Amino acid sequence: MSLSRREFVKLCTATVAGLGVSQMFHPAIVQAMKEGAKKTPVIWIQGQGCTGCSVSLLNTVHPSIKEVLLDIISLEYHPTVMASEGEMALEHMYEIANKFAGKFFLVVEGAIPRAANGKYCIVGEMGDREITMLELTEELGKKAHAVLAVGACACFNAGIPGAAGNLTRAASVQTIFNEKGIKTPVVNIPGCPPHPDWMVGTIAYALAHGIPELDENGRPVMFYGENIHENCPYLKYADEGTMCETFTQKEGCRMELGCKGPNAYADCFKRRWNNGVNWCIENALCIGCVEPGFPDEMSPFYEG
Ligand code: FSX
Ligand code: SF4
Ligand code: SF4
Repeated sequence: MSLSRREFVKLCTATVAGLGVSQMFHPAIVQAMKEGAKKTPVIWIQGQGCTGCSVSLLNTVHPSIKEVLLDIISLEYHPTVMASEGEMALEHMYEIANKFAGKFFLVVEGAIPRAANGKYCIVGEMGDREITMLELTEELGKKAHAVLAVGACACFNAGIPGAAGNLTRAASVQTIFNEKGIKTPVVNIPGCPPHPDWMVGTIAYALAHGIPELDENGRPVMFYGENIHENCPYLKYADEGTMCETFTQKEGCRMELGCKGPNAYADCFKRRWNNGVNWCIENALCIGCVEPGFPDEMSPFYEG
């Protein structure tokens, strides 16, 4: 069955009762989580980032991080959450990558520096040899079934490490792949950091059903298919010209304070953050963290 973008996005928010996972997920994701997509290993590596993407992942509520790690994905390597470390952890990672070559999913968090032969980001040592993020991305990227680039830093122009003044020549996964002629498909899951549902949902969907429909920026349509401004609860104020002059003013649109919602595509307006407690525009404004031009083209974040 072929669905229009609108129908697909509508499906993504279908209410699926009684499964213990977010009601904001596409039924196919709910099913994948319920069944557990554990057979396919996931290797998660980190380059130039703040670990905010991993911290955001740990904040997943429906399902909980315990369910994600024990029931949904088979996470074989993750520098922040794994108990193992050093050469033992690296050996396990290489073993999984070789044993499941062409089958495992690689998650890349953070940017990949190219200057100084990648020496700005050393991610491990084997014997006396330093392993760079650049080398690891290339080596594992070639072997992976697909790569999920999580966070603004791993996508597009490499987010904050790739912003003006980028001395390390930080680059995204797709940029590295283009330069090295690596054909492995890349799914971009931007955001600084991305919402936990965007990461968990995309991983679960990809494990069970393959790569989801992507937009022209390589982002899953199911999470990044709608414009924030067009769906913003403050749109009525924008239409009538009622503008906020301060963030403490609750009645009014944040456009004159610098809101980038008109140029941002993500479902934050209905998914909300922190287990639905609030979201950026409720307390401040949208800085367009999911867009290819973030952060340079979204700067200054605040105006007025
Ligand atoms: Fe980047 Fe991840 Fe921004 Fe941080 O590590 S997406 S700096 S919130 O979290 O890579
Ligand atoms: Fe649009 Fe931002 Fe105003 Fe909402 S607050 S209506 S997203 S400009
Ligand atoms: Fe990023 Fe804007 Fe969504 Fe906030 S509202 S997470 S700044 S896209």
